[in-house]
Amino acid sequence: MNSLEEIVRYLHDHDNYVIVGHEGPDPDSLGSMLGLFFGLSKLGKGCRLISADPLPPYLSWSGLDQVEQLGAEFAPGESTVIVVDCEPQRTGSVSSGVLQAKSLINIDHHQRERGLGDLVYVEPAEAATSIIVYRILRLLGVPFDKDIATALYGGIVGDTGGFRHANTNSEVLSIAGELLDYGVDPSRTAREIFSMQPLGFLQLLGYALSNLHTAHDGKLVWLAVSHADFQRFDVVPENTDHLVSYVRTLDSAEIAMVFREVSPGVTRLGLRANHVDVGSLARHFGGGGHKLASGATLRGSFHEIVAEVTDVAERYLATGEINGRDH
Ligand SMILES: [Mn+2]
Repeated sequence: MNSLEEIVRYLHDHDNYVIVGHEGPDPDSLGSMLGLFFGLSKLGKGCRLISADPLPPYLSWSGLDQVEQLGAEFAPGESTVIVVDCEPQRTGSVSSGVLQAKSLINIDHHQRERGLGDLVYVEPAEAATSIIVYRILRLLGVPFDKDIATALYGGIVGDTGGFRHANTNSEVLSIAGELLDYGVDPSRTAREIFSMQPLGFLQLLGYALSNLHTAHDGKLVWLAVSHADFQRFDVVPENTDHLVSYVRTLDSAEIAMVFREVSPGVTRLGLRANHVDVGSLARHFGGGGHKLASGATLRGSFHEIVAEVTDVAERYLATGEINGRDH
């Protein structure tokens, strides 16, 4: 792994960049992208912003209109590609272009192996990739302004669940406080991230919560939303990552899980825990993430996936061991 200083030296010495976030972009992915975009632009660098998937419709941050939505046609040319908030392989339909980059930088905070990239900085102890970008911009001597601060603050709010998750600490709050001083509107940011649900989503949520399942004295709780459910309520499955935040509010919950059949035969599993390591649970199913927040994508029959994962999770809660199928 490289040091932050090595990343900063490279950024200082080179001129053209393409910044890419993960598929299904979230506030931290976009905040990191925009923070770097504004910061490097201020230093006179050429910058493009690329996303494989559409942006969340409710964010009003400046710079989002600069994001180009591209697919397999994406080709980085001579520019250095910077992948933020995920592994280069998780950039969706632009990943083949990303992996062809002549120079690749990866900046992330998810627990994992070093992975691909000429320069890689991965720090799982950081609450958000936006905080790593904050540090990079400070080391580069970039003058901060409202646009940079709004993006980075939004990324931090997103990944800390509005300063409620276990990754919130005094340094996170002090960086957030510093960013607020550049004119960020905290209530607008919070409302855009957490309180802009379309009617169909709330109706789907009501339906899904009425079918909430629990096991192991309520320590395991899960919600399963099939592709047909999404269609019935006219909800785009990719925009429903946050379903798990409702499930985890159950008083007895130790592990909260949401199964979303995002397309027929493809299920996204979201996992949250209060103490237990659900990162290893996700890795067992070919996914990844943090100790208390992780996920995986599984293929096959939706009902069989739900049955198998809940079975393994229940055994994990009971014995502390992950058994089941081999990977
Ligand atoms: Mn993140």
